[in-house]
Amino acid sequence: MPINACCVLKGDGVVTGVIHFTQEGPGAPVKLSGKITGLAEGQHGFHVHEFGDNSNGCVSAGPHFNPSGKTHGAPQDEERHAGDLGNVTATAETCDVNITDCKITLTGPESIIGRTMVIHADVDDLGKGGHELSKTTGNAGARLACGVIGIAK
Ligand SMILES: [Cu+2]
Ligand SMILES: [Zn+2]
Repeated sequence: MPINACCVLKGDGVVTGVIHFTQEGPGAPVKLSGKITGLAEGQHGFHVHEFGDNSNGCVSAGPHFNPSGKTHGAPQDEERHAGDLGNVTATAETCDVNITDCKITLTGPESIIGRTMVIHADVDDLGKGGHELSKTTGNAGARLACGVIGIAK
C-alpha cells in the first residue's frame, strides 16, 4: 500500500500552493507533485523544516529537518540535511513541483509527516554560495509560505 501525504502552503502574502507526496513503501523514494502560485519568476529554495509548528507563522517551523546532523547541501549530495529538496523554478504564471527524493520518507522515526514544508523568497545556493548562511540554510531568504505535512488518503 502506498503512503500518501499532503501539504497546503500559505503565508502572509500572495504565495499559496498544494503539494502531494507519495511513497510506495518503506525505503522507496518519495515523489512530490503539485503547484505553487504567486512566486516571482526564478528559483526558490524548498525544504522540509524540523517542526510542524506554524503558531508564529513559518518562523516557528525551525531549521531544516536534519536528523543525521549533517551540513546543508544539494538534494543529490551525500552531505545534506534530510529536508534539503533544493530549488523549484517559477515561471511568470506558475511553479510546477515534480521532485523524486530518496532521503525523505513518509514512514518510521524520520518520517516528514508532522513537519513543515517551506517555500523561500530566494534561491538556495545549495551550500556553495560562500555566504555565512550557505552551510545552514543555503541563504534562501524569507519564508514566503509554509504548511504542515499531513496524512492523506
Ligand atoms: Cu527552508
Ligand atoms: Zn538544509
